[in-house]
Amino acid sequence: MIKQSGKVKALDDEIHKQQDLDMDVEFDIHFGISHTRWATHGAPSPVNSHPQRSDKSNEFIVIHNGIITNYNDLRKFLESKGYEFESETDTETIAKLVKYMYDNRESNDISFATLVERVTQQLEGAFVLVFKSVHYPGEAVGTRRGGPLLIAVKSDHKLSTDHIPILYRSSGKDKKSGGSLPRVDQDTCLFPVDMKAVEYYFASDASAVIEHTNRVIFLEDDDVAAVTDGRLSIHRIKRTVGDHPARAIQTLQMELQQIMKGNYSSFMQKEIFEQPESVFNTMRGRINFDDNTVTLGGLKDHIKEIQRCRRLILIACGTSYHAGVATRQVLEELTELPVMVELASDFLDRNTPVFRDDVCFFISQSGETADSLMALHYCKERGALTVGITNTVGSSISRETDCGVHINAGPEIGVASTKAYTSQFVALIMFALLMCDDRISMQPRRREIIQGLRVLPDLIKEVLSLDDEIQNLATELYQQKSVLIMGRGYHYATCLEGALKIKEITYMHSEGILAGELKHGPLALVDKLMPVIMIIMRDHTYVKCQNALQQVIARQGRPIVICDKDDYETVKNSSRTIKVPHCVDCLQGVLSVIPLQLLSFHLAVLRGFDVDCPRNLAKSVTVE
Ligand code: G6Q
Repeated sequence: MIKQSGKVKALDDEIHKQQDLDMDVEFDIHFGISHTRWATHGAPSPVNSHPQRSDKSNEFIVIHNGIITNYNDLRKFLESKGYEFESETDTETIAKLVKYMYDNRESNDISFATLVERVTQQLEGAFVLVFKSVHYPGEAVGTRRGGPLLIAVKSDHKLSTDHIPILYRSSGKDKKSGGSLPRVDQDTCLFPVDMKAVEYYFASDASAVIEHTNRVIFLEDDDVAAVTDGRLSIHRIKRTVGDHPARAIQTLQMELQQIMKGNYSSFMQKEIFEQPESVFNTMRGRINFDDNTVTLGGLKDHIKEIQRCRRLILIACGTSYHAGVATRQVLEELTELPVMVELASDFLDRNTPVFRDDVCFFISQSGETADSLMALHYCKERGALTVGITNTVGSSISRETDCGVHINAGPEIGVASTKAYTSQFVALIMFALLMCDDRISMQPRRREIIQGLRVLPDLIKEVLSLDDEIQNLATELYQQKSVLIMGRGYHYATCLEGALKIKEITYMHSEGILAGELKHGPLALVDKLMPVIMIIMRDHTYVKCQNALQQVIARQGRPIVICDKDDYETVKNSSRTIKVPHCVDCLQGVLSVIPLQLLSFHLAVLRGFDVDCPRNLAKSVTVE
């Protein structure tokens, strides 16, 4: 008998609670599953934690990333069949449902993968699931729909294949096992030749597994992956036109060191300080600063079509949405097209009209945000060309869009997005530059922006050197309840983004206010006690911003002003300034946001909060 060693682990990257179950079975197989839970249903508590179980003897257990929208109906059905629920989670219905399928199986040799497939046919919503069961010792089954799941493979030995063929359920042939899945044999699955040791890791994000291996398989929606006796097979119910009949093992370029904190106290801090390099990496190999040309390989086959479109629609959530707001003006200027910037959730709520001659951009660090992904499906159904601006190679948005740009910022671990924002910003600017590369009248402006991009990493370093000064400012502000951030033009996005950073990691109230709107309401908030930050840069809105400054001062406000370091007038008129270097107007937002990233970081540290894992938030928002 061949003695085989195998290991299967399931990891996830969210917050709150972790449980780990390990079980030794024959063939020396170890299998554990755990999930750091994002509470969609029920308070964070032991009973609501994952894994959820089918019954008190743990016949089936499951971990789940996502949300089951029809869980109430399923729960009622299962309760009517005598299943007793113990948690408030939507996930528990899945554990009970798989047991129900098992208890009502028509044949004893039904496979675990088939059971899971039957369960997922009853589920609505978005989910990534990994199951284990006492009835299938040593077997792991994972599946996804609307959420990310990859399988990382680690083995020092040669693997049987680098393309795993999909096993489609055979119609009728396999009656014996109740219409079960086709046979898993050496031609249809992955295993180490000579039956040597192998480890499989099921995870939502590559950064969770990169310390073990860089070889991964990205699963598609409704793939069911099963590891049985150290062999990995991938199943689908039926083949549809356009389906790729295999899943390839890909080699990630990510380095372990990229996801280590190094000398920094938090990932967020590290990521803020990485921005000179991450912004440079976004441009690397794409901008030729000597002849002022821009090449974006991911767009080259579609750029002519994009140039002919009727309008650009930028769709995103949170920080990624702010990157759209920040670059809208320069996109309008250089493309001469109408540009709409949309929050994905609102875009969907409105059933926004979208046409075949629209080009829709999906900006997303993770590439997995549920609202953005649903908006992508919506736009595809309406025939628009779709473009992804993502940081995550292999993510749903990067795979499902027609074309796109990877921002190459490197893994972003801190929940509060920082370096992804500045890289999204630069990626969108590069797109705008590409759109007008043959427009003679635009050349002086193009050259100015490209040469501005050339020096941007050095200017970012200069802003980062203000860290001590900003830390001092934070010590003066950290006990306040609220901070208002005001600006206009290119810097309105900075206000929104700065306020979001402060809210999410310091739990202080903060609001980004368009300075042009001050007198239409927000000015009422200003008095000598209200902390106010204003952004005043020397661009076309300078005079208007000076007016806003005077309005605030007239109400006894004492704003802290982020301004151009050579702007002596503003420095003279303000009690406190943060002076940043000057660059081309449309790039200045990359520099003006960094003091606010640093400020939010220091405020959170001083207030004693976990900077990387703020309460109630997850890094990838894979639920609606
Ligand atoms: C902010 C957050 C958050 C994020 C959105 C969208 O600090 O990270 O606002 O930007 O949840 O996420 P994606 O960019 O991954 O789509």
